[in-house]
Amino acid sequence: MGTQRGALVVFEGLDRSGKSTQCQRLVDVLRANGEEVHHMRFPNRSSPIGQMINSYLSGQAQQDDHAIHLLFSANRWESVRELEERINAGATVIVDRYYYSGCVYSAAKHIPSMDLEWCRSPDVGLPRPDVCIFLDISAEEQAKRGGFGEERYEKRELQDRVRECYHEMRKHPDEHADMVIVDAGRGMEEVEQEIAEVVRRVRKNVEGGESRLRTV
Ligand code: NYM
Ligand code: MG
Repeated sequence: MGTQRGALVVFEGLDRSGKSTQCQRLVDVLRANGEEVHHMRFPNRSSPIGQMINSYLSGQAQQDDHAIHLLFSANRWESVRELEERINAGATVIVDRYYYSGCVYSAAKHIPSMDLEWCRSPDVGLPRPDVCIFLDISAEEQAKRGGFGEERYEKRELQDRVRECYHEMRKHPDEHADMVIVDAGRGMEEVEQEIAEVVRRVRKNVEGGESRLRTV
């Protein structure tokens, strides 16, 4: 018998939704329980492609919208081997943003040649998560949390469209099955507990089920 594979858990949400905080808390709790956990985030700004993305997001560089979209996708593809190796070695892999962000931030630009389907296509074939935890937050709650940063995309109007795109994307049959909406407008601990429950359930399913990862 081979090693039982680990679960692939993705976090998604708007900027300021508490995603990175919740990711880190989950990682800490699982590790404290002695679990093997691997934490990744996209964009991974450390690779050469990631540095191009960082320059774009910080406004130091300009890119055609299609080109930057493909760079975000390439930035995931360059980590696929590592991701698969960790999963197959039995680690729970927790990912802060994945192809959903890739789709919705680009589609929210409302460029006619970049609809959701086009945006999704370069990511087809990536490992499909066992669950995507979508931390949903209203525009009002997001505003209350104060100051967006300085980065591109951190603007009220775009964020509203991104949120709509997430809900639109959820209509796709695969995404619908994988996405769990968690109301992130509540206190940090309440949100954390709900997430822990979702992850417990998903890990149990993975342990009892098909051992191969599916693909997007
Ligand atoms: N983003 C992130 C995209 O536009 N496409 C992608 O594929 C990914 C992974 O990058 N505003 C956007 C969403 C964020 C920005 O992410 C930086 P973060 O998690 O704030 O560092
Ligand atoms: Mg951000």
